[in-house]
Amino acid sequence: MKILVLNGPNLNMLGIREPEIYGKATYNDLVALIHAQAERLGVEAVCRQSNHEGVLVDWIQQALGEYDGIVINPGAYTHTSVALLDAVKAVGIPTVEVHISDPDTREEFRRVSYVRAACVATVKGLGFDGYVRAMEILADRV
Ligand code: CA2
Repeated sequence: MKILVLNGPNLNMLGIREPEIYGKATYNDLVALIHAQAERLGVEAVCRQSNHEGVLVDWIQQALGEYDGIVINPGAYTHTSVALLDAVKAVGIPTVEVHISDPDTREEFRRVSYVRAACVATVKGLGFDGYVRAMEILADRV
């Protein structure tokens, strides 16, 4: 089983700013955690991060026929991007939405998630463990 883990804008800044919301661990720490979980589950995981909406759309499209599941934290594009929703719908690959924080308990504008409608599950507010849980959800489906 191959899982693509996508992170959207500013998630490369993890551990550098706003530790009170996103914690002190870095993006590289997150990648290491995801690879450790992949080994535990006996799956392959590939991690990618981009600040650009179209690049994320390209990666989702390219996942067709290559990956069995997608974990996506679209960052702020969660709340704005119909393009990401359409891309996930278009490929039809089981996708889990992850958020490190719980956007539903923050500002009003974070309560909308466009991509959620195309996802098999949403995991939020668990910190980095949300990615671990999302990978379990995908592995359990196979
Ligand atoms: O809680 C999450 O994972 C979010 O997807 C993170 C996004 C935010 O726009 C969503 O509402 C919820 C923001 C990611 C920005 O990450 C930073 C990390 C460190 C320092 C500054 C930003």
